[in-house]
Amino acid sequence: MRTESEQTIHLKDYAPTPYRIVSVDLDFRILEENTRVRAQLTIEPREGTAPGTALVLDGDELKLDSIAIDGAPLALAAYLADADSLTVVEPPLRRFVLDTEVTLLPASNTKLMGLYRSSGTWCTQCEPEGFRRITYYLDRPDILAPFTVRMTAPVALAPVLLANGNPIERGDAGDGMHYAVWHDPFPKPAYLFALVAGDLGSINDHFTTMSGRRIDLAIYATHGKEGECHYAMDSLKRSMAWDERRFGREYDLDIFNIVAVSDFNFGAMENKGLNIFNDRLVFAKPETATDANYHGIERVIAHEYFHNWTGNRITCRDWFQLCLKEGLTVYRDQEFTSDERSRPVQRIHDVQNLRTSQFPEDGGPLAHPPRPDQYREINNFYTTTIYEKGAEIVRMLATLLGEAGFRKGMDLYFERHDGEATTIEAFIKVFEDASGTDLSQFITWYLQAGTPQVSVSDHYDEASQTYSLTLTQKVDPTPGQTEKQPLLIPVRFGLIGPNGSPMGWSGVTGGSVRDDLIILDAPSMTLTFSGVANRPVPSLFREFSAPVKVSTGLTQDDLLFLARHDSDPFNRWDALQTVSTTLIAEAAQGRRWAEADADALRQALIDTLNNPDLDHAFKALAIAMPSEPVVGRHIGKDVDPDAVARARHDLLTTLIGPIVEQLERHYDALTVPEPYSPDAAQAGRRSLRNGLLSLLTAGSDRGAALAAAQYSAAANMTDRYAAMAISAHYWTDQAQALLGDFRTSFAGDPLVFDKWLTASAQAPDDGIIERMRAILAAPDFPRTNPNRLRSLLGAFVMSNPVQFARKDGAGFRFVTEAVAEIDKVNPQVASRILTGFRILPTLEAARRDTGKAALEALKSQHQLSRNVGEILDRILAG
Ligand code: B3K
Ligand code: ZN
Repeated sequence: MRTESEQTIHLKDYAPTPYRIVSVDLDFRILEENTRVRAQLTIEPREGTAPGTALVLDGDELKLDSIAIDGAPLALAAYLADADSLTVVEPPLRRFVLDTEVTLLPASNTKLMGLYRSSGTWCTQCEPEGFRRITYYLDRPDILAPFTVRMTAPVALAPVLLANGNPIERGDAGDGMHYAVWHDPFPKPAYLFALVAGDLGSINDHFTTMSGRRIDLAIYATHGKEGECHYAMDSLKRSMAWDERRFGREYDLDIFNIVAVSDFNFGAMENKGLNIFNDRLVFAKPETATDANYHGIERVIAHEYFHNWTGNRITCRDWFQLCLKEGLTVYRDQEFTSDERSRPVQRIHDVQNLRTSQFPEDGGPLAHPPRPDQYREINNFYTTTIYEKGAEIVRMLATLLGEAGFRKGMDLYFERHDGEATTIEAFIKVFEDASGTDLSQFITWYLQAGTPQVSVSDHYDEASQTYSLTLTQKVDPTPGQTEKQPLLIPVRFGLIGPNGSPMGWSGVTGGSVRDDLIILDAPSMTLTFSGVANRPVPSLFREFSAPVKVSTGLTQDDLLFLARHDSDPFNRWDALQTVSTTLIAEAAQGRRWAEADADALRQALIDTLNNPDLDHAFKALAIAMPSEPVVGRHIGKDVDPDAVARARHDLLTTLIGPIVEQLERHYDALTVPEPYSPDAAQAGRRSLRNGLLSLLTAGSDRGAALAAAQYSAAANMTDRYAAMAISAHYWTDQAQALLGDFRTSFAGDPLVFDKWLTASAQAPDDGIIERMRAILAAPDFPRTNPNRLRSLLGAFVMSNPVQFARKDGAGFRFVTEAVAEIDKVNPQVASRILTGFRILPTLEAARRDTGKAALEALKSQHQLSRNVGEILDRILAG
C-alpha cells in the first residue's frame, strides 16, 4: 500500500525557474482558531522567458482563499489551485505583484513543518520544504528575496512577535490585538524564513563586533526557563567572537534572536537572525543536564550561528548541494569546539561519531554520496553522510592546503559567492583558484558513496636501510554505484623508532610525500624511504586524516607500542580501540584470545590510567571498551549480537578481574569538588570516573553497588545519569529500582524524562519489549513529541542490538509497529527511526529474515508516507 508520490528528483534535471521573486511581503493574522496568511510576491520573468509560460508555485496541504495580480482578482480560468501547487496560466511578461491568501490550522499541524504550535507558541520550520505549507511560493533555495513580515496576534496569547531581520514597527491593533513588522534586507531563500508568536520570557545580552557594532542578543523560552538559557548565551557570544578571529566573519543584522521550543523535528534551525532550537539544546542546569548536554548546546549554538555565513549569506543552489552548507558548517563547529576545549579529545569524539553512524550508513543499503544525484524525499537526506562525511571532506581540504591555504580559499569563497546560491563545484573552484592546486580528483569525494578501505603492508630491509610502505585503496560497490574511482587521500603519518621516538629518513621514492603527509592518489602506491636506521612502526592516518577504514596488518604488539609511544593522541587512542575491538570480534566468532594478549592489553590500560601526562578526558576515551554496535560493525557480516555481547562481557571480566582494587582506587580518587562547572577539565574528570564505573560494573561484582551508591550520592545529573544508565545497560540487581526512583524524582521535567527513556531502552533483558510497549501505551505519553519518541525508539534501534535484533523478531516488530503509528503523525520522525534497520545486511541469516519480514509487513499493511516509503524500499532493496 502506498499513497504519496514516489517520483524521483534528479540533479541532472536542475534548471532555473522561468520567473524570479524580487521581494516578499507577508501578512499573518494569528488567531487561536486559525492563521490567515496574505502573501504579496513581487515577481518578474527571467530574461528569455517565452510569453505564455505558466508560473507554477509550490504548495503543501494549502487551500487558496483569494488571488489577484496587481490588485485585480484573477478569473477562474486564469489559474489552477490545489493543495500542492498554484499555477498562474499566463502571467504578465513584466514585473507584477501576485497577491494570495490562505488559511492555516497550526494547532493540528503535527508534522511540525510549516507553521505549527508548540506548547501554545506559534513557530515555524521551513527547511527544506516547509514554506510551501505556509503560502504558495517558488519554494527552492535558488530563489532569494528580501522579506517584510507583518504579524497581528492577540496580546494575551502572543505578547512576543518575532521574525527574521530587524524589527521596524510595532503597535496596537485594537480588540486585544497587536502587531509587529520585521524586515530582513538580506535576500534569502524561503527555507530560512521564520516567525515566532507566543507568551515567552527571555534573557538579553549584547555583543560588540570587531568593527564596533552593537548586536542585541536574546534567547526566548517558556516562562520559568530563562535561568536555564545562560550557557547557551555564553556559547553564542563565544561563537561570534570565534568566527571573527578564525574566519574574519562578522555578524550582519542588528539583532540576533534564539527561541527554544519543545516540539521540534531535529536539533535546531539557522533561520536568518531568528534561530529556532529544540529546547534540549538550550536548557541547562547542573541538576538536570549532563556534561554531554552542555557540550551539545555549545556545539549546536555555534553551528547554527556559523550558518549565518556558510548557509545563509552563501546558500545552496538546490538540495543536492546540501553538504555545501552542512558539511562545511559541521567542520566549522568542530573547529570551534576544538579551539574552545581539547583538540585531540574533540577529534576522537568526532571520529567515534563518524564510525558509529556514518560508516554503517556508507556501508549499507542507505549509502549515498555526500552530493547525491537523486532523491524521493529530501528530508531523508539530512544524513550523517551529508553532515559528518561532508565535514571530513572539508577537513581533508584543510589538511591538503594547510591552514593558511585553506583560509585563503575560504576568504575567496566569501568574496566571490556572497549573496549567491551555489554549488559544490564552485566551492572546490575557489580552493583551486586560491592555491593553484588541481582538485579535479579531490571532488570525487563528493560524488562517490562508500567508505574507502586502505590496506597497508610494509617491509624493512636492514642491509640497504630502506623501508617500504605499500598503500592500496578500494571502495566496495554501493547501491546504484558499482564502479568506483580512486580517491585523493591525505595520509598524515610518522615513523617511530624502537625506542619510541620519531624516526627520520633521507629520501623517498615512489610517490608524493610532503613533510608528514603522503598523498595517496592511485589505486596502489609503494613508497620507499631510504636512510632508515631500524625497522620503524608506522603511525598512519594521524589525527584521522581521511574518513577511511584502514587495515594495517600491525600486530597487537605494534599497536600497543603505538598506544604507548605515538606522539599523535588520536592514534594512541585508536591503537587501543583496535586491539580490544579485534579481541572481542574474534572471540565472538569462536576464536578466543590468548591469555598473553589480554594481559598485555590490561597492562596498556593500566599504564594509560597511570600516565600523568594524559588528561582525564583522553584517558576516559582510551580505557573505554568498544560498544557492541562497534564490534558488530567490525565483524561486518553474519553478526550474532548475543555472541558479541557475551564476548565483550568475557573480555571485560578477564581484563578487570585482576585489577578491581586498582580501578576502584582511581575511581575513589577522582571525586570532583563542588560546585559543578561544565568546563572541559571538570567534565573530563567526571567522564574518567564514570568510565571506571562502567568498567567495574561490566567486569566485576563490585560495580553494581558502586553505581547504586553513586546514583544516591550524586549532586549533578552527569553522575546520576551515568550511574543509572550503566546499571540499566548491564542490568544490575539495582537497575530497576534506580530507574523507578529516577522516574518519580524528575516526573515534571520532560528533558529528564527523555534520559529515563533512553536509559530504559538500553536494558538487555527480554522484558524490555513489554516495558517499552507499556511506556508508549500510557495515556499520558506525549505521542506527538519528537524528543520523547526518539529518546526511546531511536536509542533502542541504534544502541541495543541484542534486543532490537533478537532472534524471535519481537524487537523488529515492536519498532515497525511503532513506526506505522508515528508515521501518521510525523513522517520525518518515523523514517528516522526506521533507518535503524540498515543493520540488517550485517546480521546472521535468521535475524536478517525476521527483520525483512517485519519490514515487508509494514509495507503491505499500512499506508505510508513518502519519507518512510523511501527508506523502507532502499533497505529492502539493499
Ligand atoms: N539546517 C537545519 C536542519 C534542517 C533539517 C530539515 N530536515 C539545522 C542544521 O543543520 O543546522
Ligand atoms: Zn547545519
